[in-house]
Amino acid sequence: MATVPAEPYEFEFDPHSCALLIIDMQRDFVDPGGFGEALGNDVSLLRKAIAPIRKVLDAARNKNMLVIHTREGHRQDLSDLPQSKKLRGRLKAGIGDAGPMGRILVRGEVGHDIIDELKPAPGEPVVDKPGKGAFYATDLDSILHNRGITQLVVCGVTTEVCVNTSVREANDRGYDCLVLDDCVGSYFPEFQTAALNMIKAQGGIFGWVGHSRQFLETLAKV
Ligand code: C5J
Repeated sequence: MATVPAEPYEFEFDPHSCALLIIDMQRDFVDPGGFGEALGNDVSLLRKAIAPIRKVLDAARNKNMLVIHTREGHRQDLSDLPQSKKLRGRLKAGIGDAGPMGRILVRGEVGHDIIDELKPAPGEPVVDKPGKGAFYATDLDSILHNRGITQLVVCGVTTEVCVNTSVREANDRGYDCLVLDDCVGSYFPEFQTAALNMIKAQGGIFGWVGHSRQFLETLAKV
């Protein structure tokens, strides 16, 4: 067992039963010129997480930890896109429409794919999810169960939406989650702070928050 400083108290983990989960580091959310920026968001707030995630990803691969990537998006025929999600936001160009990097959040399109900096390695599962949570309508739970995973180190975007939802879903399925505060990002600084505070609130009622440097130092010693 390794112990990493975290809030509200230290997180103990075994790299053999702990996976790295990287959520939705897709061009459409993170890259300049993507859907996120087209909506008027400052993508630099999300891009700050890329370098620390890259270091955690390299270290996890080095230690043979299971690494899982997720992508939010829909089938080409949009048959898995609820009408409510399609209509929500009253966007001029929304999910399934032509966007700056292909059809917005549609599988197979350039914008839907993971950014080059964090490209999945061969053999690393990529979980395509139609919702915000990584467990909803996906086989993530089976993959984790079959690999004997009980704990997750969580990175990705956005902190208050897909990261928070996935951590809550993981918690209800019996997984412990450590969210690395510099490896997650939001377009809204106030949501970043609030979302992290929620995760570690009430004595860590559904998770832990740590920092990549301390996680890397701990992992290096295992
Ligand atoms: C994610 C979103 N990945 N905000 N999606 O957080 O719609």
